[in-house]
Amino acid sequence: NQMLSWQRTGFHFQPVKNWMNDPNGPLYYKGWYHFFYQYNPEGAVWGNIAWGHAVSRDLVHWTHLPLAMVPDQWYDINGVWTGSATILPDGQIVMLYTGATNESVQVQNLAVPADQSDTLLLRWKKSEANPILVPPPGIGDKDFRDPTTAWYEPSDDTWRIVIGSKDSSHSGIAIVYSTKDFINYKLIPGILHAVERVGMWECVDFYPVATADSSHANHGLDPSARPSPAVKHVLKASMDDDRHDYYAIGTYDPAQNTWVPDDASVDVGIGLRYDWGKFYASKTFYDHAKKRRILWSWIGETDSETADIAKGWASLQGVPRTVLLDVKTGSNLITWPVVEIESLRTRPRDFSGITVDAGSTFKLDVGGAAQLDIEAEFKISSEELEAVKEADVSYNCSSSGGAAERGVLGPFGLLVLANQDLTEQTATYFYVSRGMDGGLNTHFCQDEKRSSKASDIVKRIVGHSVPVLDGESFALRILVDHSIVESFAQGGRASATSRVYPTEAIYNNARVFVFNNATGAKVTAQSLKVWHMSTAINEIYDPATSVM
Ligand code: DQQ
Repeated sequence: NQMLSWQRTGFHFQPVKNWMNDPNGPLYYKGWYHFFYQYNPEGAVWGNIAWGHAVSRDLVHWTHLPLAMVPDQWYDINGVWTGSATILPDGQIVMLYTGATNESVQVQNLAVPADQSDTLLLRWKKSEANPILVPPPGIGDKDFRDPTTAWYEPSDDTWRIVIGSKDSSHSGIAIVYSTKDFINYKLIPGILHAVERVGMWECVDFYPVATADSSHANHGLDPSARPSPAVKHVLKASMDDDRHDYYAIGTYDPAQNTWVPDDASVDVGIGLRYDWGKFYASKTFYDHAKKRRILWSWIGETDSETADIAKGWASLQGVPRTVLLDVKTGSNLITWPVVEIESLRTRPRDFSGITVDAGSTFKLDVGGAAQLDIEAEFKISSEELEAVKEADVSYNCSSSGGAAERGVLGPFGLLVLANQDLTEQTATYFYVSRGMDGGLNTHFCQDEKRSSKASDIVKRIVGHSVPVLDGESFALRILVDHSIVESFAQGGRASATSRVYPTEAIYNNARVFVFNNATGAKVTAQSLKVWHMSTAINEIYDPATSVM
């Protein structure tokens, strides 16, 4: 459908057509990043789930490969669901995934590459031993899915994995199994962690991060890094109840089989999210070539199923992000687009130094603005910050009036995918207020309310408070790509992703503005850089002509 093709993206991963959801089994192998994903080969809605597969040298340009696995066994005939890869010390790749059986029971299965000398890992062999795990006593047949990457436990020379579930009282839970051969498993007594009332935990992820005590705090860690003062563990779960990805940072104790959050008030499912917008079923992997941990995430649609069927496809993957513990705060992660994405930057424009008065907008003259990368750092004078009295103490992005509601010190930021008269716009902004304790409290929000003139679209205001430390400016990074806006505040301390469906602000008619709707301050962009983003040309694998 030509009319809707403008919604396709220039530099986000998406299959050529049809439905996609969760990222699966991401890994790096002999020069290639492999990406697998939940895919419906037959249509633009969820169903018939198989594993799509693509490879890339740089996480930017992709070659679409044939399906890696399809539902063809009794133990996965209702879907080859989500799973994770483990690379063993001898280089062997092990894939664990959930199968929905002929009776729709959720079981875990093992697959390995049919030929590991094929660096494209085109063919996969499902184990004769499948299913290798069935729901244990007390766990529902439909509440047992999405095995993690395994890590090595030296005390008993086993590999361990986590599987997410819920218990009979609607607590989200993470249970741990040990194995020596990936065929036979033992349930470790107790549970790794539980949080009351939050419901089923999908797509659990569990991985080490380096703390400020570590000599390599700017690196990702191998899944088997041992807990220590230099190594904390992140537990993440996708809440089936509210469809958001929550994480917490804490301490893993392998001997006790427990993980305890640093701060119980920001536990998994009630505290921090990777992203405050549309972002779900994410999964990380360790890129040993570049010593970094990389996060993939399913970014669904917020238009109607009818619209998805009409356009013949649904869903994107977010730009892969590196993940680090924020050593400045110690209490949150930093997620940031992989550096390779910057290779698409072109036609740089520098607007540094512009000042935007209270209540005004400023158009950034960059021409068509449908594919952009924007980095902005705003400064507000200390006198003006001082002027913020006790107003707006209980500001909340979602329940606020959004970009149009004026406060003393906000909102200010950018309007992207905007038309000329601003009747279509997606606003990404800060709103600074003064908290009960007298300190400044900064919110980072994204307002989708005027993102499209089309009907039958979910439009929200998303966002959250974000720490702004002494001496820091208000920093934004925004990736704009036709129907997705991915925004980052304070270098990745918080992020917000929106799907948007402008009807006028498309291709060369898309504009970008700086805006300042505060009543009490002008804001100066001490740094403001805008790049157009080139389209990443992807390929479709053809065995006849392939030289890969
Ligand atoms: N998607 C998969 C499941 C997982 C869910 C099925 C999360 O394995 O729990 O497509 O989006």
